[in-house]
Amino acid sequence: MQISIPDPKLAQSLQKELERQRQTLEMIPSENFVSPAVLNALGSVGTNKYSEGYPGQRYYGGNQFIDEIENLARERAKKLFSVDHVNVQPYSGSPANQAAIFAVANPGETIMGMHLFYGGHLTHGWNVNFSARYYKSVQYTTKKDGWLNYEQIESLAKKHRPKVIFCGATAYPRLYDYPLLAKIAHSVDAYFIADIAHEAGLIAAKIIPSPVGHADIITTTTHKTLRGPRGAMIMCNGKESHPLKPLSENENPRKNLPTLIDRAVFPGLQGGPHNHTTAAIAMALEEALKPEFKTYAEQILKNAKALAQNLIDEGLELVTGGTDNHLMLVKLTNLGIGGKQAETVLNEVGITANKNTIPFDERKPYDPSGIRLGTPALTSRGFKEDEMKIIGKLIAKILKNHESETIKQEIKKSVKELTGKYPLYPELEYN
Ligand code: DSN
Repeated sequence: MQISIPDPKLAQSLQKELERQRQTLEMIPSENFVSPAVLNALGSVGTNKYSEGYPGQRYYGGNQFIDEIENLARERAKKLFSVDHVNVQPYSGSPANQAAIFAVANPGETIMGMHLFYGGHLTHGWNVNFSARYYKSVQYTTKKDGWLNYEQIESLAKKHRPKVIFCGATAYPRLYDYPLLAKIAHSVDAYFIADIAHEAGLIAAKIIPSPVGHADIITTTTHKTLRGPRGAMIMCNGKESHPLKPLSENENPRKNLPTLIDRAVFPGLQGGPHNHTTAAIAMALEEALKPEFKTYAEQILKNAKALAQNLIDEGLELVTGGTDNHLMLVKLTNLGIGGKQAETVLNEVGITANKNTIPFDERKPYDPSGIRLGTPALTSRGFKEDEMKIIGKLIAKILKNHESETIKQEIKKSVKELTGKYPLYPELEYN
């Protein structure tokens, strides 16, 4: 399909980005390739409309069809994740977390989350983020071996009695013990928020455990393993009611989370929802409800296991020794290369990954000791275990021989061959 962009500079940049996506191995675990249907819904007329409020309760006229779109997204998300209530309006993951905190904690109260340098997210209480500037932040870490330290989480919770305990991370290759985290949070009367942004697609496909029934609130982005547009959702259980009416003093907040969340998103933090994004979320959720999505999610896991095993066989060290999800963290400490250089060298040969801190990192975050790799995007292109073995070898070879121009050229050629086998948006062209 030719997309007409009558602005040569912009058209060229878009075409170059498309070619970059086509010709490189996309291994950043938080990235993915949406279907042409999601892409079309995202480029739709929904962007033209203001719709502050919620379906049936808008502050602007002319929203009858936007209501239909938002209801489609909400109902599909409820079905997919088996929850009572979903807000599909957060602009992205960070605003979703901000809204989730804002819904249940007052500024100055304590929130607890995983430390950024151990795999956690900025919005779970990192010191320069709103979550630590407007709230008192307590951060937990992993154990030396990179696994979550539930004893530490429990003792910090008992000591600080936070209002909110987050779980979820950007660089944690293992699963979470949701029942235990819920038990810890509820023992100190904290709200348990599970941020499943990374694993949402795997949870939707029911191939890893879900926090539903354990977490009070669940936040997620829609563009990672869920393979939707850049956006987010907040989910919870409880009775849906008129979100624009504030709770009265005698209403129990725990029993009214849908209202608190909706009010935190709008009018608490945001104005008009991005209706083109909502349309694309509805499309992606429809895809995720199909049996093919389960097969896709299963393949993400198989690919991650195959890649991790191959990297280990090639002598590389992985944090926690492997993976249970879609991502892994390679420890570079013994390879004589830092994270910044590793990211650059991989990029030069056409492998897109990102540098990452590892637990107890002795280097600085801008040039840490790890590289984070994931399989969702490559799996969307059709790559399977056999290709993961080849890619594992290529990554190990370039990291071990990062100074060799000959090896770089050789790997560049292999990457080109591999990406050529799995065309991406073959019909698309910007001009
Ligand atoms: N920036 C995302 C990631 O790369 O994991 C998290 O928000």
